Amino acid sequence: MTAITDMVDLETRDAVAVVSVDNPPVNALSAGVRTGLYEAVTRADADDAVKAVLIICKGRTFIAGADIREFGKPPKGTPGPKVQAAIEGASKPVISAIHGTALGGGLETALCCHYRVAVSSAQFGLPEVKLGLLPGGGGTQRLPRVVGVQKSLEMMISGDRVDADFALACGLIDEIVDDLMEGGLAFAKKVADEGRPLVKVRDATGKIEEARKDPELFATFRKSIARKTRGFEAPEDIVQCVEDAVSKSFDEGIQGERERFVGLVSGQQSAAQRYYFFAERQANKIPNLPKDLALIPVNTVGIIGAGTMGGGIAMNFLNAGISVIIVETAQEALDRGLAVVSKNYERSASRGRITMDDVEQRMAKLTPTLNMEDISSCDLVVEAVFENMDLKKEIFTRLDSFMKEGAILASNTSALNLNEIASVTKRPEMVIGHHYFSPANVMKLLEVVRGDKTSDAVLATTMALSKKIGKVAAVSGVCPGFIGNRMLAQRGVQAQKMIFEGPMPWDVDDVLYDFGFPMGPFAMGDLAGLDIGWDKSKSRGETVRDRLCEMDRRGQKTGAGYYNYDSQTRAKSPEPMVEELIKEFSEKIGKARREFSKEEILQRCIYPMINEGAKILEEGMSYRPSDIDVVWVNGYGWPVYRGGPMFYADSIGLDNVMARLKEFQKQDGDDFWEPAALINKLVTEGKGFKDIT
Ligand code: 3H9
Repeated sequence: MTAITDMVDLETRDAVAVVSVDNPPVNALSAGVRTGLYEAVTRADADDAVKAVLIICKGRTFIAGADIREFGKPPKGTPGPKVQAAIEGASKPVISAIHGTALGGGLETALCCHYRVAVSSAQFGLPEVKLGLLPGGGGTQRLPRVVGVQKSLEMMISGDRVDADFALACGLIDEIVDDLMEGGLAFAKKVADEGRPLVKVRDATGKIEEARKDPELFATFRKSIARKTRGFEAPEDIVQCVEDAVSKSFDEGIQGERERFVGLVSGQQSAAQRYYFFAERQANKIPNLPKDLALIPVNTVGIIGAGTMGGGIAMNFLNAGISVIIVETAQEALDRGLAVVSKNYERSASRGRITMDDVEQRMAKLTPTLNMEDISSCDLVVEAVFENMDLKKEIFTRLDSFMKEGAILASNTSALNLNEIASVTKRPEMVIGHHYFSPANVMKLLEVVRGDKTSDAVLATTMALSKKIGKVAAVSGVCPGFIGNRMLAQRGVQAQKMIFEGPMPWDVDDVLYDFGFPMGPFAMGDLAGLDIGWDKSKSRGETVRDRLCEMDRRGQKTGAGYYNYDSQTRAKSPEPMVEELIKEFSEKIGKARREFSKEEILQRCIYPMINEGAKILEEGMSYRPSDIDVVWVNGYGWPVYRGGPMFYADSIGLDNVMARLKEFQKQDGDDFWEPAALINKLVTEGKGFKDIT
């Protein structure tokens, strides 16, 4: 065996040159891999004793893409196109043997090979869109030629993977092998011995011709993705590249792909999305944990409350094959909860996301009970009753009395003091917050609340478990509203204040929608129900919300709130009476109304969040700024192409944020706007949140 670089080896076995890549953890196509591949393939090609070349990877996966850390840095090593040309232009068959995930530049490398084999568990995809990029290694030109134009568009716009069976059926791979090395070698020998042609994907025209017959293909596809891709730049660039693949020569298509890739990789959206990729992974890491920390096995989970939240939480565990016992106080509520879970699963099955067998298996792992003590031997309990401190304390007192020793006791509180909840138990070290977001089976975020006494083992187990159940977790300390709701409250305060000064609710909502949020605070209020926390008997019309609820405009569910809602389409429209009502309040509190620019509305909403985020960091309630971004992107619809509030603050300049906060303070005479000490410090040092390590 010859080491070509420290990441690539070359050895000849039975006249097959085996080029093996070893760049843990995911065999990213780093400079050393590119140079190694180029040197090894050209050397093997020139070796008369070699009949075929096999590219294979060590460790857990085939090349999972370009090395994301290299983007934005000066280029090193052999350029990708030169590597690809060496593979595709080799004079003897080059075969890739694929396991794990062949993604991005990894799949693009494989597509330059003349043949591909894979083990049955392998997966294939071009997920560059998730990084604000397009496949820039020929993927936009080669994939449509193999899987067809429509399917390639779907794969590249969603970033989703396909499995080996699909890959075999459409010709993305040529054979499924049992053993990666032996199967790959046997296939390579067969190709060489049979003198099979050197198949170049670039020359395949069948599927391109087919797409040319449908002149509406791209228009229809664009329409189908418009809502999901709103605000993102990369998807349109991908579609344009594929249009090129259909209408231009391969080389022209590659040229266009490169130009668009360069535009995206140097743009702000991709910078934000690449930052976010690492932020999400970082958020799962707890600083200063002992290396030998043993995790607590979690095989059974008890859930208290079978409402929307409890049922949704249960589904996460059931989906991961973990048994759940769900507790309610009344049979009717229990039946209702179970029916909702079962209906959700059946809907997923009817959409082809899971099979009816899956539905049965999952429901079989769900045990309903009216007796809370039935969960006593569970490894984890998640309390999901409504937000009331007395009730939560009562439940935790009971749990403490019968739960087995070593069980994790979690509360799904979204804002209450977890330390106070833990204090009623004799085992506060076992108590932790699991703040799920509604709908809990859909929303990715798990805001993990670390109590003052929560043990390392409980915290580390929760983080590992979050991955198992498909959540993205970020840790918050105990403070009112934790990270997410604490910052949201600041935005809410300003949104409510602003409507008495000038903009109407729809003006505020429109600005936030245009920024990239799915909806603004007023539309969100209407969706959630304006009567949450509203008490009819105590309502004295003192706020706009009181007045709206008193008129039975309690939000979408009553067909009206801040907005009117069309009974058929649910489309919202502004209501002149609400406008009058708001003006009446302005007058009552003596606020002169004036024009606001969109920029000012945005700053009034976002800058208080940034300021609060800084306070959260200052108080040690978050390990790092990027954790705050993870909470906002996954739990509150912050557009990922803007990275999150803390990344956004850096991108517009923390000094600019501070200056504006001070202006608002002067204008408003309100201490609310006082910049956080951390912002002051960072600005004075010429730093940003990104410099906090
Ligand atoms: C591309 O290919 C562009 C080309 O079209 C054109 C070029 C011209 N680079 O996710 P995990 C790290 S763009 C660098 O926890 P899993 C990751 O940060 C790329 N690092 O594991 C983590 O580090 P740490 C297209 C990477 O088993 C560790 O590996 N490809 C990369 O849950 C483990 O990661 C993609 O977008 C990378 N490409 O999932 C694929 N990938 O341990 C991105 C991972 O320090 N990757 N790391 O925290 C993934 O989707 C998942 O990592 C994968 C494994 C499915 C592979």
